[in-house]
Amino acid sequence: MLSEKMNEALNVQANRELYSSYLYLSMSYHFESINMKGFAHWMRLQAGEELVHTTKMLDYVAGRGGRSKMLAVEAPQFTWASPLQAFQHVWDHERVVTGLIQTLVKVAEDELDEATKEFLQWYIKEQVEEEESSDNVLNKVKTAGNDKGNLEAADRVLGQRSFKFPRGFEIFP
Ligand code: OFO
Repeated sequence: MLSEKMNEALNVQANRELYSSYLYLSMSYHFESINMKGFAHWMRLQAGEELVHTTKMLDYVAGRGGRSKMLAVEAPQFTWASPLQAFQHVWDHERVVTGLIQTLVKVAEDELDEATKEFLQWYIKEQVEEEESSDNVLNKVKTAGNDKGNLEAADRVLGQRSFKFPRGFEIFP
């Protein structure tokens, strides 16, 4: 059984994961609107991953006898001045999320909740991957600079990203 404090902290983090999904979806439609379909595709899959992070956390709360609560989701930024600004935003955002997960682990430690601490290891590993992939993508966009042809090439590369929803989390077919 989760403590009340742990339950609430997990619900708040699930809300931040959902916000991440909302943010990346906003970026996806932003790129769609400026006809950068590859970047839009990359962001859309990123939004999908964040939905998995959200549901996985809410499922855990429910499975431990807690109560999963849907909190209001903040409206994300709507537009970005350049692809570089958007991908820099992704990288900065992922580092913030890593900090939030680390704080959550501390709450689990304070609550003497070993099971939640172990559960959060999945998110710790996931953040290592997310930081690495957003750093790679940011470097690609940085290298492309302001050159239209280079940006179109980067757009094509990112358009090849694939992502398969894990079993049980197939939100999109
Ligand atoms: Fe949920 O990992 Fe990104 O934010």
